[in-house]
Amino acid sequence: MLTADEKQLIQHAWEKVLGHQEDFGAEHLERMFIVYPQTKTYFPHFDLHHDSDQIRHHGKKVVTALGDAVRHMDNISATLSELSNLHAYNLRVDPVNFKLLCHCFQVVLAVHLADEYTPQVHVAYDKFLAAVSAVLAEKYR
Ligand code: HNI
Repeated sequence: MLTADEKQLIQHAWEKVLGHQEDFGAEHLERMFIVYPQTKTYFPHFDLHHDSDQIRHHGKKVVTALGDAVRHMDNISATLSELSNLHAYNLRVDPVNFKLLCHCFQVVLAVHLADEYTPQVHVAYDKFLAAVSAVLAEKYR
């Protein structure tokens, strides 16, 4: 479903994320918690203050998982299978929230990639993140 061109755009743009997983991760989570405060209900055990250690640590984990998916774009389902189990069976995150997180991650990419976040890169990431979200939600039924 991702074209060869789109895969290339995704991989190329990801080079700008490398080395910033923790910063970008913390930023997209903080945006999610501020813009969509209902998402905070899944993190009652977290210190959600600006730049808390927990937000930074968790943000890094999320972006690292996205990076795994970027490296295995032809097999996202197998790559994120464990995470899919975790979100469906243990965390029971309502799948509507994946869209919110993906949106916030795209805002972070747009802010940091600036002119390089072209409409073509944008649509490629939109499709990629939708595919990741579908995998994370596929075990719900
Ligand atoms: Ni998510 C844990 C990746 C969306 C709530 N999540 C993780 C972990 C990764 C991860 C990685 C850590 C697993 C581990 O420690 O073994 N989450 C992702 C990805 C997406 C995503 C790649 C979507 C693109 N998670 C969401 C959403 C929510 C969410 C939308 C809720 C709004 N995730 C959680 C919670 C945890 C979690 C809650 C457990 C946190 C903790 O440490 O207690």
